[in-house]
Amino acid sequence: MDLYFSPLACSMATRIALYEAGAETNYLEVDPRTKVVQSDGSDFRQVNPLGLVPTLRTDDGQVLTENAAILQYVADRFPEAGLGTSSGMNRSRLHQWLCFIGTELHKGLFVPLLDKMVSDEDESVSESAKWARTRLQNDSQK
Ligand SMILES: N[C@@H](CCC(=O)N[C@@H](CS)C(=O)NCC(=O)O)C(=O)O
Repeated sequence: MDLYFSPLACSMATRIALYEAGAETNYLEVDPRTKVVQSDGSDFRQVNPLGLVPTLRTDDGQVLTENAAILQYVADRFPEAGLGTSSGMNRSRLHQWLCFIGTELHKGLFVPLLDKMVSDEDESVSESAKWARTRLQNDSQK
């Protein structure tokens, strides 16, 4: 299995799930600006034309995108890790929270907070977000 990811991006959720599941995975870092895959210099857009991480290539060669879908795929593929739930209301609640994070929180909160391409000069970035961004960036370099 191959996971295309970028540091401090939402692909971190999939990385955590794969680590938790003990999944044998090639972690392929993508430069979010150039879309170059760091390990071999290839163009990530050949894999995902949208150029977005996370993108997963499964062992049978299928390409899956969207964090909510990938996280549920990982949970289903490695049930012994106990990351998800198979049916009923619990499954719906899992889906509910993944959708909430993906649609309500991700672009509004996590992108201004974590995305290195968002400038501190951007008026949409609040003072508290600037403080948190600086702190996170300093911590990630330790
Ligand atoms: N709807 C997608 C969004 C993925 C996404 O926006 N990924 C960001 C990183 S957090 C990205 O790849 N940004 C690069 C770009 O916008 O070019 C999901 O939930 O997986």
